Amino acid sequence: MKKALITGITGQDGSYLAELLLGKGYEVHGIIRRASTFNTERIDHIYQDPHEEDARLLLHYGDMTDSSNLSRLVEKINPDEIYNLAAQSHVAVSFQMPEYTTDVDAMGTLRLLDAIKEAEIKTRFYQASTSELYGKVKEVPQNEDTPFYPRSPYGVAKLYAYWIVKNYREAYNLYAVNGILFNHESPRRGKRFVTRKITRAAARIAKAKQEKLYLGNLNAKRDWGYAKDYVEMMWLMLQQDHPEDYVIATGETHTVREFAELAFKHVGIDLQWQGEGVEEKGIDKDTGKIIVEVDPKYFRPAEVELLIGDPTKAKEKLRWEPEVKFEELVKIMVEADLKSV
Ligand code: NDP
Ligand code: GDR
Repeated sequence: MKKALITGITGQDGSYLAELLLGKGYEVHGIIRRASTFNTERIDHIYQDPHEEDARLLLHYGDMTDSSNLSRLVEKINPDEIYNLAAQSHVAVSFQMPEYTTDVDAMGTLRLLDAIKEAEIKTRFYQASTSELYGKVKEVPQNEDTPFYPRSPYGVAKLYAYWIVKNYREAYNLYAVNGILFNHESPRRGKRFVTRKITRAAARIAKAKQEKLYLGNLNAKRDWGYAKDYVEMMWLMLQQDHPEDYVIATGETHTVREFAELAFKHVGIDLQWQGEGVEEKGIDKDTGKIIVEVDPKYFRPAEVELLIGDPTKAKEKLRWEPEVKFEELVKIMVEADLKSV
């Protein structure tokens, strides 16, 4: 039986990946953080009592800032594959907590790679790299050869992680890869990322549980895909003959405004936009009520304006074909939020 270790198993991607690997017959180990309240909501449905002999989901306390803990776990578990998904993953928060973000996202990756090297084990390593590496670059679409220009402490930390993965691959012959994934969303997306914030608000406003939605930059453009599709590519990247980096994206881009428009349409609200910049408002065409307002509090000190990925390499070598595109994604997320309101 193959063994995998997932850091960030309690996150959006970690939970989908754990499901996928359990389905493939893996023994799945996950690192979780101690918290004063339960933080395993996304994996509760696959939880197995470790006392049962055939339990294949095993959770361990740990943290990306604790190298002795990481080394011990890597050595004890001796996994065939490690998926490094743990991160302080919120770009805006990284401006508030730049040092912590760097410790977890950059140094944490180094700690894990070094644990593998020192343990001298033959494990394959996946790094959750990101389209935030491209940042300000105006070249579109962005592929594996597009130069990087990160725009946030998060992006800069992930840039270090990207290069240290490459360096350990070249220096120590590790099977270590960067998946440069563009934004991917789902009903399990954290509620403070823009897509989920919008779909949740649309559902709540439709059911009279909320009055208004406050957003930041409506003009930002993102290449949004479906998280469940993307985790399969993580696994595939570790099943190749040679370790290589891949871009995973849909190849389509849309503004935050378009996302909001579509989400509200699904709940029967036709938005009409009026004004510009901080004065811009999304108004319900039927009732004339203001539904969306801009709050500059959500603007970032430096913004990534345009992301659109070119997944040609993944299409050719991994047979990547995104199944869920923009409209379907918005629908899946709004419907899930309507159900949960
Ligand atoms: P989430 O924010 O949903 O999950 C992050 C996970 O990391 C959680 O399990 C969290 O634990 C854990 N974590 C945070 N800090 C630490 C720490 N100090 N030590 C141990 N674990 C920690 O992220 P996603 O699932 O969306 O993303 C997964 C990875 O992919 C991240 O590295 C992200 O940066 C990257 N990425 C994401 C993309 C996306 O669009 N979703 C695109 C490209 C890259 P807890 O639950 O306790 O908070
Ligand atoms: P991003 O995702 O920064 O791309 O990082 P997020 O959903 O936070 O922002 C996307 C764009 O929307 C704009 N925006 C808002 N964002 C948030 N969170 N809240 C708002 O109210 C709001 N209004 C407008 C943002 O300015 C931005 O332009 C995500 C994370 O998952 C990273 O970990 C990952 O690496 C990248 O995607 C790829």
